[in-house]
Amino acid sequence: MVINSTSPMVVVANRLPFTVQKNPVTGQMERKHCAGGLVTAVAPVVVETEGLWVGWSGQHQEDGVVEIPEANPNDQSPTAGLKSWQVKPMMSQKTLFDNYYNGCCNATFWPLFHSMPDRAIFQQDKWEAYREVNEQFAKLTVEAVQSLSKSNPETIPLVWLHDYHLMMAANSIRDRCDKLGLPIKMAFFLHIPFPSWDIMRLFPWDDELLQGILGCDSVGFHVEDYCLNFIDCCQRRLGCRVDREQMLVEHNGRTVSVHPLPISIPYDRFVSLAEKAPQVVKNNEQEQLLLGVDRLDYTKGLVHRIRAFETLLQKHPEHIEHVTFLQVAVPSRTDVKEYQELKEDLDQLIGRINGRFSTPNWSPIRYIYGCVSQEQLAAFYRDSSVAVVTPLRDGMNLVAKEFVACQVSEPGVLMLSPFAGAGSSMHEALLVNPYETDEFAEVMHRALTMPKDERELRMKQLRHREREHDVNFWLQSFLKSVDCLADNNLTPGRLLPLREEDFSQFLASYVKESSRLALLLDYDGTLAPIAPHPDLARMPEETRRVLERLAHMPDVNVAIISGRSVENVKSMIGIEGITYAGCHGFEILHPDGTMFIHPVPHEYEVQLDQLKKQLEEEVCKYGAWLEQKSSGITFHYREVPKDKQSEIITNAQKLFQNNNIKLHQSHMAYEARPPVTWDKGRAAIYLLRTLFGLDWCDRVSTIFAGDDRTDEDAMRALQGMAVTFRITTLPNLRTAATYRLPNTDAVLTMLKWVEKRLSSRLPVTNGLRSRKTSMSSIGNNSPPHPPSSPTRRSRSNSQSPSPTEPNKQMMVMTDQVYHQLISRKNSPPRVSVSPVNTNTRSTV
Ligand code: ADQ
Repeated sequence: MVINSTSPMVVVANRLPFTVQKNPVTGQMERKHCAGGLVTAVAPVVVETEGLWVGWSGQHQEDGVVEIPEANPNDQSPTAGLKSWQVKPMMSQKTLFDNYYNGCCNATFWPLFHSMPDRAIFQQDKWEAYREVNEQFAKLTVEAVQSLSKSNPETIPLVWLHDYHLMMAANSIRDRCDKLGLPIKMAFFLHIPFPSWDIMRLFPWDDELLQGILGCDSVGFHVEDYCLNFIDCCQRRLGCRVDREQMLVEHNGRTVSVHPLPISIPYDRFVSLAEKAPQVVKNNEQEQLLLGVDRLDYTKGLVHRIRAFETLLQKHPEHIEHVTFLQVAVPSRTDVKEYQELKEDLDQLIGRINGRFSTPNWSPIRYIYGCVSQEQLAAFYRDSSVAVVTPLRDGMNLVAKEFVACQVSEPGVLMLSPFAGAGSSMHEALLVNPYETDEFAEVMHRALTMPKDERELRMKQLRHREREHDVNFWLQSFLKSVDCLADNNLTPGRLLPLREEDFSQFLASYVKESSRLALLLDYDGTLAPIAPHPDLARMPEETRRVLERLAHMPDVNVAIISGRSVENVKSMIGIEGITYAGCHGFEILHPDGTMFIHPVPHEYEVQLDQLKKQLEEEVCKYGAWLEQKSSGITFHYREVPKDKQSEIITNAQKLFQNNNIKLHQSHMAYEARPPVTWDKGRAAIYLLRTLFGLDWCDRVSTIFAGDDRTDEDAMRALQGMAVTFRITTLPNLRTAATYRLPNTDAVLTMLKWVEKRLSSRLPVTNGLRSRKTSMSSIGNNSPPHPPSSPTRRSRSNSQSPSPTEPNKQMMVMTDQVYHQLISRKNSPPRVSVSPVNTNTRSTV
């Protein structure tokens, strides 16, 4: 096989394609070939592309250093051509590895991804072990990349991560390679099914997992259904922009392509094995063999199959003494209780059926529990009349394909479960639902009695397809999908830049033409790009104009919730008729000039004064400076030269600690915030209640957008009651937001979509679209908010000052009042407005 790959390949899989064991007789370390789909398919590819293989050798750190032995000269396995320098063994600490492998991979992902969630366990410590071992794999992979780059500096290595054991390695590999200036391409291939969103969401850390996979440039699954499941999860869980037609997912500003890549087998190798293999010994010439070949795993449906065979003998006694079921089961995960129980169940079932139907010259079931050579397997495949490949769920299933390849003489029949990936392409097989025992037995009967012409026809088609689509074809397709195939001019799929139309996907069903809309927006990093100094963080003129037009639309309320002080954020935005919430919602200035200030404890104020003084005197140097806010401070160190940063940071941290003030990390800054349970989330809910009344959620469509941790409070508080956007380019971020956007430009695009959507509605004639906003109007059901178009902007409270001048009356709401407000279920909120002197602050 000639593989024209443009890149040297680093395959990363949980296991090396063989284990390394000590020969008890010679005392020498030697390779032991492992059965399994991945090895059968990928090992020949690594051999022929002179790639590297990173994986676990079967030894742990406690076992000491492992030298990889060369292959035995008589080795006929697919890994025989793999030289020891091509193998990088991963060694981990035993307990950690056990938690990763048995605790998470096999006890969580294996059952979950096979849609058997009742068997799955979800444990934080196992998940942490999984992440840690993935990190170890990542480190070793980067070493492999380095060694390939040294010997081949002109080429870009292709890292190919395999299977559910390695879903969290990609981002770390990418980061490390970036730091070392090593360019790479990275792909992931999953050998098991990818479940639907309904199943995936059961995993408590599904967002991290999906982002882990999205660290690759290209993601492959066996069949299209799994691809669509993955795309669906990315869209629904992470809020990614996706293109189902082209199978693309946008994440963290990168486009990840998704590919159906049905794995296959080395077809010609199986044909030649089958042509040479010795005859399988049968009881007599006429005896027909039904064959099952599987790892002993609960997903493979062995018990269901043997039960169906029992039903066959019961319903069709004519097969007694003429048909034998040959089940070959490779021991798998033998140290796991569930697998031991499965073996016991199967042993008992087979024993019972053999006891029930055996005659002096015949037993219905021949059962081999062990690994057999490929030569022996080829003989079984060739000489069997029917292959019974009936998993309850299976990524692809190579046994079905191997059977077909080995049908070199009298054609047999393939029975196949539709729940195996292979079921979606091997159409000429007899499909059988393994759960339906009676029907299963009938299909067995049909297969055993199928006329030769029908068998020939079906098998010919099956063989033709598998010959064309063998493992070489799979590899070529994979290389093409990552643009590593020589002589292939593939333009990588890209999602078009984010357009207004894309927001229809996110918002069309939520923001209707008839909606009242509340737009709650953060400023820095959301409306204005982050700048080296807050004064330089300017909102683009276009954003300002769109916001202004939106603010003037009937039935639209715009509120800005920022960490800046209210005066500052108002001056940065400079739009009248909108609500400004400063200091993360501690101060709220309504369009009618009324001001809400959340009270803060007196003790905190004293401590804060002290901290301010000390920071100014001791650490405000080298460009570090203090931003004053009414309820807190922000200490900025962005402009401090790199070599001075750690000194400044350590000293600032000490001062926060000495003054007993909690330090909140912000963008290259530390914030002091009052120690009260008030944040952007509570402020957002408060705003919505005061603007629209207690039932705001029924009547108002709310959109929130923000870019940092403080905005997460609002995203959490509004979950299920608003559409929220997190502006981020972090590759692996947990967020409560409904969707992610890459930058402030995307926010502008979203605002433009909203404007267009709402502008298309009919003019208001019946007054239904008048807005409620004024604090003072809430509670009396009077038309609440002054209509916001300039011509209709007469104020409902004629006594209020002009909108350009904030009302000097301040409304202070205690926690107690707030709780009363939110606990009143059926009546609109009434807030007691207590005029206080702006210079004094009430304390709690
Ligand atoms: P497996 O779950 O291991 O693979 P499968 O695809 O059937 O399932 O591959 C089994 C392999 O093991 C075959 O190559 C078979 O020849 C070999 N084998 C089985 N029994 C054997 C025995 N007793 N002795 C020796 N060899 C034996 C996972 C996924 C599958 C997916 C593959 C490849 O679960 O759905 O098809 O990876 O991606």
